[in-house]
Formats: sequence, C-alpha cells, structure tokens
Amino acid sequence: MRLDVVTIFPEYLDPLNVSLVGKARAHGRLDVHVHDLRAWTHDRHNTVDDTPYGGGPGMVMKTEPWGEALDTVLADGYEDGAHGPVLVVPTPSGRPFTQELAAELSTHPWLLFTPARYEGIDRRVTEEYARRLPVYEVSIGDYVLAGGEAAVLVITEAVARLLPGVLGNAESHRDDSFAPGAMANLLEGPVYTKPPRWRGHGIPEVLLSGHHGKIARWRRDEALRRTTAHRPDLIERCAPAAFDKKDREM
Ligand code: 6GU
Repeated sequence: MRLDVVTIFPEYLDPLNVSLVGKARAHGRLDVHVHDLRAWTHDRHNTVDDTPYGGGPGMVMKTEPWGEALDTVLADGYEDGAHGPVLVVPTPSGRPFTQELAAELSTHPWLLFTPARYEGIDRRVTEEYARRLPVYEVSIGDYVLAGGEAAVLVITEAVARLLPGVLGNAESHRDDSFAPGAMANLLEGPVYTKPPRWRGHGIPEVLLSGHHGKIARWRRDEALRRTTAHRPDLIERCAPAAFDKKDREM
C-alpha cells in the first residue's frame, strides 16, 4: 500500500518510522511519502492560509497550494505505477472512523491524506478532487484536535495492522474489540501473563484450568461485563439472540 501525507508539519508524521508501521515500511509492505505543503507556495512567507469569506474567527487553508500539491503527488504516484488512489480528509465534521472503515481503507492500494490546520481547507479543494477520486472525510472522535495530523497517525495505525503480513499472526485480530464475529460489538476483557502472583494479586483460576470451553465462556462473560460498564450503547446494538439465560442473570 502507498500512503501520501501532505501537511505543514511533516515532522509530526515521524512516528510513522516507529513500531508496527515503521516495520511494515522497512519490509516494503507500506510505501510512505510525507510532503511539506509549503513547498507549493510561491510567496516570501510561504502563506497557506487566509481569512474566511463571510467573516468569523480563525483562518482557512488556501486552494492554490493544496491544488498544486495534490496534482504533483497524484502525477508522481501514477508515474510510479500506483493506481486507484483515494483521498482521506481528516476533519471533525467527517464520518466516524470505525474498525469497519479501517478494513475498507485497507483494501485500497493508495491512500492520500490531507490533514489541515486552522479552521480547515477551502471547500473547493475537496469538491475538485471528488470529481476524480473517491473522497473519505473522516473524524476520529467527538472532540476537536488542533489539526488532522494526529488523526492520520491513528488511521494509518488501524489500517496498517490489517494489511496482509503486517501483524504476523492473522489470529491476532480475530478477538479484537470491534472485530466481526461472535464477540462482535463487545469490548475485550482483561488479559494476564506470568507470574501467577504479583503484589498479592492472583489470576482468575479458570485460566489455569486448561478447559478451553470454560475459558472461552469466561472471556465472553468478562467482555460482556466490561462492555456493559463502558459502552452500554454497544450492548443495545447486539441482536437479542447474542445473549443466553446466563448472560441475562449477570
Ligand atoms: Cl480528523 N481532525 C481534527 N482537527 N479534529 C478532530 C478530528 C480530526 N477527529 C476528531 N476531532
């Protein structure tokens, strides 16, 4: 998968060299290109923003640098043989980023991110590229960030770990909170490793029983308990058939 990020803070994307995403790059599974938007300005101050039409606080990112930047990045990518780019526009007014959307994005060979600062990018930029490319306007949650760069890191990490060969063990995503399947819509319960006693804390007996059926049931109970406490909205979304008599007695 190819990733391009156009930003006024290229160094904000340095974490893409680290950990799982960094390793995916090193192994050639991810081809990451970070570009400085100011490279496509032509004035002495490398201006990327201006005051909003209609008035109001803050500044709006200008059309021209984004247009030149995106044209150049697209041309370069096509020249490299990439095809099927999609534009991912991080914005608090986008559609919610979910595991499902991460899975959908992970099927595209090329993602182009346009994280904005200030009050966002002049609407005409999205309009223009929506004529040529699928555009996903995406929000990572109900809070406001100072810019979209952190959202690019979040989205990239969620997408990269779904790419074939990146996680190593395909089973690792099977029980993920939000993964499809029997535990769909349940948060993952607690996990433990050695030693068996630490500062007076033991581990649940059942995990030492070797009884796979009992262990699976315990994990499901714990997932249900945690989901009820932290995300009752997810329980509401489960089909009633997902619960048995024992669940209802919990
Ligand atoms: Cl994608 N960008 C910004 N600036 N704030 C956000 C966001 C994105 N998602 C949630 N809040």
